[in-house]
Amino acid sequence: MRKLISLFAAVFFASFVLLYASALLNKTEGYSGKNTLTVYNWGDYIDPALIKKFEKQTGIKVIYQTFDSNEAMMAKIAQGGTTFDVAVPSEYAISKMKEEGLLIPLDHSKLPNLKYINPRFLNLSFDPGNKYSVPYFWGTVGIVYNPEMIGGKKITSWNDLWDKDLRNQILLVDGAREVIGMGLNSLHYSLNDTNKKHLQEAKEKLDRLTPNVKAIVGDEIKMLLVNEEAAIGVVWSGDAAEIIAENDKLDYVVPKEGSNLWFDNMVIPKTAKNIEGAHQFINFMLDPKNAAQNAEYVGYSTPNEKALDYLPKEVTEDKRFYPDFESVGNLEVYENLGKRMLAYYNELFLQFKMHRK
Ligand code: SPD
Repeated sequence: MRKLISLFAAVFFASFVLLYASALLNKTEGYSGKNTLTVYNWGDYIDPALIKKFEKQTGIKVIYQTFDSNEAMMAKIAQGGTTFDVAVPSEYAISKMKEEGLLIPLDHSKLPNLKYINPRFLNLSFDPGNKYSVPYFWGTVGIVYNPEMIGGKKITSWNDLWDKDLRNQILLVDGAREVIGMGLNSLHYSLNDTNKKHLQEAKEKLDRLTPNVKAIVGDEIKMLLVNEEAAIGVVWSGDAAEIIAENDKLDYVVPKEGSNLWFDNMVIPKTAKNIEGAHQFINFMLDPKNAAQNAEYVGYSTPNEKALDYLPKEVTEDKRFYPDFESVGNLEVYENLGKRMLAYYNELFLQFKMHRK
């Protein structure tokens, strides 16, 4: 009998522990449930005041996390164990995430502000019908430079960067597609080249750039260039706009051999726990006044046609950052080159980084 009582007590205790643990777990899950929203975005890519405004307007608490490359973001979402409700990948990453079943289709009836997006940013080949993604910012990759620091020279081409006089003067954005792309473009190859001989050639050419490369950096590239710690940066156009706003001695050029035209879009990853809130957030960011405030704060170019009315003319009429991209020659959008080829680009970029050490 005593044995039976002990057994009952043990079972009762175990059930209690299980119930308590599950209540705790539910509490954690609830944290990224209805009243919270987890947003996963690039660093320095939103006006924090807009997050506060969204929280106030909706009563939803935003948990905000950042990444510094499409590759890091995709790996984190694919590995699971996260509860991201909204993410902001670039075009080739969107295509790859779709392919891997990592995205939830959007409900357009919950995104009435989508009508403010300029149609030239809609229905692009990486997401026909914008089934999974809506535009956030767009831009080019190019060279921002300080003519005073390089003896008044004008930079017009990727190949100018190999000039022996530029020793230790160049900062590179920490992006595999961007840096390998620069090597490819300098050889007049496509940014989407999958010929391993061409890619190897590009990597070897980049190795020869090493004496001129001061560092490969993340968002701090802006501060370093503004403070004239280096004369030249290979950057996303939005960063160039921000740098030039702080130090107008610098200029930005899209090299004549060609470069990248990119699009960052908002998506709902399959990790989402608050799909309703995610739509609310996306629609909020598509509101023209909010989009303009965001563009003004972040410095990047907005695809929101109506938002342009709220931005200063000197910003929206600056062809370096709002080019008519049909008329800028040789711009290519990165394609999803498939898992293996993208891994090969990353591998070459890693080798290039190691070569510098
Ligand atoms: N600091 C914000 C950087 C965002 C850049 N996105 C560029 C996309 C490149 N493919």
